[in-house]
Amino acid sequence: MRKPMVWSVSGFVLGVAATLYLGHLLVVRGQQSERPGNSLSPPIDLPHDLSGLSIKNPRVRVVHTTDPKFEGGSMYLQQADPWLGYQWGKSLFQRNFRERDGVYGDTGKIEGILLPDGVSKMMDRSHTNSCGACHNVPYRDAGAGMTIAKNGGSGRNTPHMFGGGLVEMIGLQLRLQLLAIADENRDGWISFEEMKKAKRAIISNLPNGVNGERVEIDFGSFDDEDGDGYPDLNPVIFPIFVDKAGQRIAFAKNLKSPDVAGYTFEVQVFGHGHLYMPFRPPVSTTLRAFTIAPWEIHSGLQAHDPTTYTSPNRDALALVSNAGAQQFVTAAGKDRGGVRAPTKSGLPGISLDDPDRDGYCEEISEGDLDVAEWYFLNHPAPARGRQTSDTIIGERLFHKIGCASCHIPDWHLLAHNPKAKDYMQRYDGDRRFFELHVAFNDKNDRMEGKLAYLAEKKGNLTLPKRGAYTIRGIYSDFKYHDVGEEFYQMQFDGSIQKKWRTTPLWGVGTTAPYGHDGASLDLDNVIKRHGGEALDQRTRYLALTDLERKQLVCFLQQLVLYQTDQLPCDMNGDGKIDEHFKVQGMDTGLERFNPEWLFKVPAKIEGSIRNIHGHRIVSFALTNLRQAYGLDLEYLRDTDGDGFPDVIDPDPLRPGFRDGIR
Ligand code: HEC
Ligand code: HEC
Ligand SMILES: [Ca+2]
Ligand SMILES: [Ca+2]
Ligand SMILES: [Ca+2]
Ligand SMILES: [Ca+2]
Repeated sequence: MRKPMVWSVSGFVLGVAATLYLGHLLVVRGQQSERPGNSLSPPIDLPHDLSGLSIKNPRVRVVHTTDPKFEGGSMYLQQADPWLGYQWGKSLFQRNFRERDGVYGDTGKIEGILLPDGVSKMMDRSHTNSCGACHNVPYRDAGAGMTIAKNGGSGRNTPHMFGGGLVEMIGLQLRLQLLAIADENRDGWISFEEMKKAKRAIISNLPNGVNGERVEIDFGSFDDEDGDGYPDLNPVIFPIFVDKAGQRIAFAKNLKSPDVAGYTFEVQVFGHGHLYMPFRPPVSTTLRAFTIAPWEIHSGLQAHDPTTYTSPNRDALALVSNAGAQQFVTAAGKDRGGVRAPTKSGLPGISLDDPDRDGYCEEISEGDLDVAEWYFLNHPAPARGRQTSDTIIGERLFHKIGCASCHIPDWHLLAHNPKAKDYMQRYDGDRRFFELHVAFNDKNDRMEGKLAYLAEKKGNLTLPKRGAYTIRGIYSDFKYHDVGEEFYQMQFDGSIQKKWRTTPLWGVGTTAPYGHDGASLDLDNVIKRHGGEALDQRTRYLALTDLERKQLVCFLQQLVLYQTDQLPCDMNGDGKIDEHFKVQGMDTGLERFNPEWLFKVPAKIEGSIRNIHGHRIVSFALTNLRQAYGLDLEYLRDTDGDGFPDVIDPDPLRPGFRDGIR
């Protein structure tokens, strides 16, 4: 009698264990797992999602190329099939990385950049396996999100990245414009002599001749007038100390360190606000760097990225990325490709360095970063929602009481000018390949989009025109301000962060909670929290009538984000939004902003089928996944399915998630 009892008990335990285990798997898969299948594929072996919204492409590391002729390489995905490159980047942002991808390491361990005491660390590591776990309002976009334990006990709220490319381009242009003021002999850095002679660091948001509110923004003095060893510039500018040859002295603490002959700098337009810390910037400067750092700290995934760790002149500059953004060597990660695996193709092999020693190599590739950057660069900007008399009056009040003195609406990007004699005038231009005009349509009572290309076709390539562009309604001066004690953050080490970057207000209507700490649950509350340099404006806000305050808030509430892939949108430029948009002969319903419709080989949906209950549904799963997503292209083909494409897999026929073999 005993035995069966034991069996049934252990059977019960096994059952519970299995439930827990499977439950765990379900949680792990909760967000945006890979579901490549369609209604005909067995859901266990090839998971499917008939809504078509999940990630469909397998985890295959993208191979970095600089020539678009290599099919499936990162430059091909950017120039020959730009929407596929965009979608591939999007799926990397949403993907839940698995153990077999090398995710995590020292989960929950206190880690990150040091705080000013030189010992306390900014956050902890390996707490989520996806960018999309935090940046998820709206879902499936580079949205805003939760507040996390970072810098101090009061935490940091997750900002959105709609229009992130425009922010990056403002920052890189600011750097050139500021350098041009002080670097008199144009050698790329500012000597002690030049510091003394330089005028103040004053920049206009708009050049003469461009419509809009033109203001001068004072970023401080290039000189070290107070003698503390740092130039007296606004903290958005991070100095890098150099020797008399202009080469970076990585361990110089300040202008008084041995051999320092001056400095150059990065302009850090991302992040809420950080105290200066020597040796490396307190926050990432470019979109690429702001992808390397989160993957490493939030998910334990180290990138092997020669684009960021290669500095030909040993100055502050690394290479210019495929997407055209100057990178800085201060962002170089731990994986430097010391040992590379052999390949049969003759391409540089994967890095075997494995800095976190979990056995998984080249967890993020240089090509992955190329497509991730391509996605962020091009991610559409926030929009304006429904206009009413209240929002219009509110906007006027916003200007009238002085909010726009920091929350500056418009910025201008100067056109690409590669041949300028003066390197400080070699602006990048607008590097994006498209933009989305999004507005509220009163007649249809919904937000609607219209796709506009910023690129031209040359043969089979799509190349950004890199023209000038005026950004309307971003609402920031990209400067740090002391906006009063109610915003001060005591960091873990007791140091106090008093200055914050003026938050760009685009999208603010849909990104509660507010403030760097997410401590203000509504707009009225965060406006009333302003003091310090914004005390006047707060006082004037409080002096408004109840109705006027509501109108001002109404104005802010119509600065919105939207779910890009659900946005009704004119995709084919025929001037209307179709009720029955046909792609590959299939009726996809309302015309929407779905990048898959614009791939070189557009996606083909399954269409009308019967589901398990016999109901007719439209399946948005694909029947041409391999062709649409380019899975058979030379540089993406991964025959043994281990995530290393054949061209860099040391053994393309032997699966090995760790290094292509093991
Ligand atoms: C655990 C939550 C979390 C995850 C996961 C996460 N982020 Fe963030 N992200 C944040 C927070 C919080 C900030 C603000 C940090 C600060 O300034 O202190 C931020 C800021 C950013 C910014 C700057 C945006 C701006 O306008 O200032 C970028 C870019 C960014 N993250 C990219 C990423 C990418 C790419 C990934 C995935 C590789 C990622 N993040 C994963 C929480 C997260
Ligand atoms: C002196 C410059 C300055 C002025 C003037 C100013 N702000 Fe701000 N504002 C800031 C800074 C800096 C922050 C960021 C605070 C933080 O990160 O916690 C901010 C944050 C905000 C936020 C929160 C955004 C978010 O996403 O969390 C709103 C809303 C806002 N300001 C609206 C206003 C309004 C309305 C006015 C006019 C009454 C105004 N501001 C005047 C500098 C200013
Ligand atoms: Ca100089
Ligand atoms: Ca590893
Ligand atoms: Ca392989
Ligand atoms: Ca292999």
